[in-house]
Amino acid sequence: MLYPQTNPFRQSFDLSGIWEFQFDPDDCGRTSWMNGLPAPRPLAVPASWNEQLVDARDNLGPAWYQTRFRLPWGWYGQHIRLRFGSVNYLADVWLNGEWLGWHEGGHLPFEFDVTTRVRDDNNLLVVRVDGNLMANRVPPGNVPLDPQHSFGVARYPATNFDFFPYCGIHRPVMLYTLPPYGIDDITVITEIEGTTGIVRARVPKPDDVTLRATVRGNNVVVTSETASADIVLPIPHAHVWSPTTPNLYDLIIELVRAGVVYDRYTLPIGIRTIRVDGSALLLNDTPIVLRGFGRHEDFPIVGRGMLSAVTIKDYELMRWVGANSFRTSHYPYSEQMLDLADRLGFLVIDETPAVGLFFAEDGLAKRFALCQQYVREMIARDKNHPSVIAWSLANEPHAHDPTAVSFFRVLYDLAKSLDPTRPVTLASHLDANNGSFGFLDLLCLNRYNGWKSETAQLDLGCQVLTRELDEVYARYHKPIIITEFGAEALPGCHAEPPAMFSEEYQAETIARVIQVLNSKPYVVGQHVWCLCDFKTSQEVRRVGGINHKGVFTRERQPKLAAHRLRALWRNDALT
Ligand code: GCB
Repeated sequence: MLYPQTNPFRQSFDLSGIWEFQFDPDDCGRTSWMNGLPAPRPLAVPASWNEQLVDARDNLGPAWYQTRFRLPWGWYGQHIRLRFGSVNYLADVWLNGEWLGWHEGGHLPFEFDVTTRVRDDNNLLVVRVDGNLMANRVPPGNVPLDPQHSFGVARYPATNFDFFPYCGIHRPVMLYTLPPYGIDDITVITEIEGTTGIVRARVPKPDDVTLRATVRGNNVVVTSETASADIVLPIPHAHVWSPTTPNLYDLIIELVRAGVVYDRYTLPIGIRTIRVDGSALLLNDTPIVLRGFGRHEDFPIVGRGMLSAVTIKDYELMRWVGANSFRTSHYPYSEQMLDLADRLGFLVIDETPAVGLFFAEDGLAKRFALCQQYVREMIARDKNHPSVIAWSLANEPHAHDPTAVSFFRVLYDLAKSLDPTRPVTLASHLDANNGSFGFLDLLCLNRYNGWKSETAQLDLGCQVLTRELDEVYARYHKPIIITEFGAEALPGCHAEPPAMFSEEYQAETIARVIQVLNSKPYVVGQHVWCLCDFKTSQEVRRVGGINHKGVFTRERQPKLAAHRLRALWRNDALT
């Protein structure tokens, strides 16, 4: 799904700002609230509601939003779509009292054609949001605390995952115009032959329309036209994309009818290849090692709402430490985050919102359908980013169950059919007996040696990790990325010798694990859990409702571990 843009053929209009809001504790709003909320109060969009309002932290809805708008001058009568970047979790949308439809699942965009429903002036947009935790939702919540369903940790709110279940309209809501029969989708694949970059683009279009494509940038302009929906552009002496040379070109797609251009879309692209070869991960046919983090879209007051300054700050912190990569744990991040990854040269493992999955019968069919929807929506949104080098189907599914293997086989095949070019993986806490490891392209392991296992015993933890890595590799002969490792540190807590929860213990754990990982040539990635402290549901392990495994605090200040990592990673040549 293409992001709205403004050019002579298209315009976009961001509805972000102060909207009106009301909780609906008796769930009675469907009777009439689509025509206007009876007693609303102001609320910022985009942002979660949980920390903006003093009485709403643990309230997961349902709740209603509304805003009024008039169309920009000259828009009335054009084709107009209404697009939501992310609403968590379930959204129902009305325009001028008419129901447009609904979308389930946060973190991924959805849109409605409002051409025949929007007025020139005095429009009322109403959204009902339900963020309640249920066993048949993904990610799930309110599940039994037994090993079949969960890690057995009692939490409030009762998430089956370890981050706060923030609710609301989390990313921009936009209106945009586009020409009839305009550009609706672009799929780009790049290849490299010697010094020539090959750009292949597919653009669905009407049969009587000519497709014109231009690649511009790095001192070249290459244009081609075709009557078909597929076009190939060879770029001589291509400047390839990599973390050290994040060269982008503009791919300008135009649709031409009877010699007249009637739509245009400009997509930044990077010419690069990615593939697994034996135990290596090859970017542009050169082995690459990922250094970086898991993180969360999380910041005080805005919750999971998109805040551009925080996006920039997190990239600054990752660069300062010497990272070249991150995983979108545990859901697809904003389009803004991925655009910047392209521009700044970060390698991204893009993960669906499938965290806390279990395979007991209750709600399984629904969870399965949702996971397939998420794979489709994530790939449709993110397939053209050079920064995205792998798809992650899930995080730490409770996958002892044999059902899990066929479940993930279907998701793997689906991802491959939608995008044959990128490796597909999932992040697992399980051992070498995980049935899915047989078909995944690369193996992502989450390991907390010295913390959750071999607690407080780092020497033993490193021995166990060494042995386990060798066993997994001996069995599967696939590249391994450690997608989580680390320890909790309360900022300002110090201990010598290092003790759990001190900054010294966290720094030592991370440094010792990295030493092990650096000694294994088949380990092609090290992602510390995590970049910054983040808010969680309340539970006995989470002091103040915060996960303190960040190497930076929630306010983005460094702990000892950040300095230690910087010394380790910046001294090493980044590939
Ligand atoms: C994990 C999860 C992550 C948690 C982390 C922890 O294995 O993947 O979501 O936050 O452990 O800190 O416990």
